[in-house]
This record gives sequence, structure tokens and C-alpha cells, in this order.
Amino acid sequence: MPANLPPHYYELEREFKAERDPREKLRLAQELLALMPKHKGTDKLQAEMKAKISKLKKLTEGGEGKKHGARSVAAEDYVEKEGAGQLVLIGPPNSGKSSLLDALTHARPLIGDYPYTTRKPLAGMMDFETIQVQLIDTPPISPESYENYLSGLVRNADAVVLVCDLSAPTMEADIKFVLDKLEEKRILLKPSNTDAPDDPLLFHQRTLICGHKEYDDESGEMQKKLAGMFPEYEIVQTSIIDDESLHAFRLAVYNILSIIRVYTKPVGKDADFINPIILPIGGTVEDAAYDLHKDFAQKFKFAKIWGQGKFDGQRVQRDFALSDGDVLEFHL
Ligand SMILES: Nc1nc2c(ncn2[C@@H]2O[C@H](COP(=O)(O)OP(=O)(O)O)[C@@H](O)[C@H]2O)c(=O)[nH]1
Ligand SMILES: [Mg+2]
Repeated sequence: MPANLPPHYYELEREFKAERDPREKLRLAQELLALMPKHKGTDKLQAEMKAKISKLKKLTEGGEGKKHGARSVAAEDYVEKEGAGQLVLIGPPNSGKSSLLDALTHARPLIGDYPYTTRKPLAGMMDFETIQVQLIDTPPISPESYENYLSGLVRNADAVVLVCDLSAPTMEADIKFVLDKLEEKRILLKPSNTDAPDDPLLFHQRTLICGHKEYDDESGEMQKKLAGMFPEYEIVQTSIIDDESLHAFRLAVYNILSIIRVYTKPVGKDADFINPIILPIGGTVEDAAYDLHKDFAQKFKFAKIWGQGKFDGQRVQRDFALSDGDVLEFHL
């Protein structure tokens, strides 16, 4: 029985064979397995790929691999999510990724006017009003450097910030290189609110474009170039010495996450405006209850709501779609 593999399977398989980084190899193997049609003709292929996956897993976990002298691989392609969302800062060398992390969070990355100061991903929490968003600083993407774990980080994040250096005469070529490199890794950046086709070979990640070091672009010429490169994207202009621009950055990050903040109040008491429930835009009363506790989502009878465009204490049902800033009082 013929295996009938989809044409892009072979393309991916070539990449799998050439890949030397065990983590990336593992990811490719998992993709290959997912691409295999599940029928008798592929039984053997499936079994072989599963065996490879299990070997690669052992290797990347540092278990058996170590015994045979293979190098174990640190899990740098994955940072545990914290807060209301996770964004990865990427870009060419010296564009200001580490400086932004430094200005916006309590993390203290190394900053240098020489490239390749940053070697490992570093996470920090950025405050925005009542929530915190996780930012991850990363090593640069350039012809001299691409850390393989970046692909995993970018895929796993909720969104990407592409940090573009408005003071660099080579900005356009540098950014083009980043985009090409990501595409080679089958990652395409996209503006925040666009739907992407469900393509097993291409991963679309929503992206905020940041034009950094805005004061070094007095004529505004580089800003124009950036807008020309990214006509459909939201672009935020920043400088570490301009607090207003940093606030605009926080807001843009919040917007790209496409989330709402919903607060709860005990019956007869004041609302807790400190720890909002974070839901995707369109989240319902039931989703909010589920976030509190899954049993609770089954138990409650109705909720009362306070918020813009509602009567104070209006009764709402489970499927009611919430808005940012709504306050809920659950009734059992
Ligand atoms: N003029 C200006 N320089 C900046 C700004 N942000 C960072 N830099 C400088 O740009 C250089 C590279 O910064 P860094 O954060 O290490 O860049 P990274 O390689 O992208 O992490 C350093 O010399 C910083 O001081 C900014 O807003 N304005
Ligand atoms: Mg850096």
C-alpha cells in the first residue's frame, strides 16, 4: 500500500535530515508525524518516526543522551508563561531590545553598544494598569547569528515585538534579513487582527512593529521607510528616554494581546480591582466563572454586572459577552 504522503512532507523531511540542533529536530519530527496520513501504508513510517521522537526526547531532556556523551540541551526555547500574556522581543543586533526590557521591567539585561551582548532569553514583567505582561529579550537575528531556540520561543509566545532601529542606516536590509530568516524557519509575521490560513507548514505570529530610538530619526525619514515596509501593521515609536513613548508601547502591547480584564466582587462588597480575570476578546460570563474555578462555572445561577453600557447590577446569563473593565458578582 502506497504511503501517499503530502508533497511538502518531503521538503520538511529534507530539513529534518539536515537539522543538527536536537530540539529543532524533535520539533520537526513531531511535525512530520502529524503530517503523515494515518493508514496501513504509513504504519512502518509512523513507527519509525515515533522511535526517532522518543530518542530525541531523551536527548533533549539530558537523560540517556548524557550517558552516551551527547551534549544535553538547555530548554531555552520555552519560557513558562506568566501574567496576562507573553511577548518576545526580536530584531537585528543593537536595535535596543535589551534596553526596552530594561526600561519597561525590573529585569536587568546586559546592554552594550557592541552587538551580541545578549546570548540567552531573559524574561521580565511589564506593568500595564492592573495587569502584568511578560516580555522576553532575545539574542539578535543577523547573518552572523541565529539561535535555533528562537523559533520555539516565537511560536510559543502570544505575540512578537519586532524592534527596528530607526538610527541604523541599514535598518531596511537588517529587518528584511530577520523576516527572511524567520520565513526560512517557516514563521511568518502578521498584523494583529488578521486571520491566517491554517497551513501546516507556516506558522503565523501576530506582531507589533516598534520603531526604536525615535529621536535619532529627526527627519522622520526612517519612520517613513518603516511604515512603507509594514503598511498593514500597528507601529509604535519608542525611545528609552521618552516616558510617553514607553506608555504608548505598553498600550500597543496590551492591544495586540486582544484580551479584556474583568473584575469580580463578592455579594454586597466592593470589587477587587487588583487581580482581574484575563479573557480573550469576546469572553463570556461563563468563561470568567471557569477561570475562577471549573466547578464554579457549573454551579452559579446568574451574575450581576457593572460596566460601560450596562445598568448597574444588571442581571446577565452565562453566554453574555463581557467588555474590558466589567465587574461581575456571581450568584449561586
Ligand atoms: N539613542 C538611543 N540609543 C538607544 C536607545 N535604546 C538603546 N540604545 C542604545 O543602543 C545600543 C544597543 O542597545 P541594546 O539594548 O543592547 O540592543 P540589543 O542588541 O537589541 O539588545 C546601546 O548602546 C544602547 O544604549 C534609545 O532609545 N535611543
Ligand atoms: Mg541585547
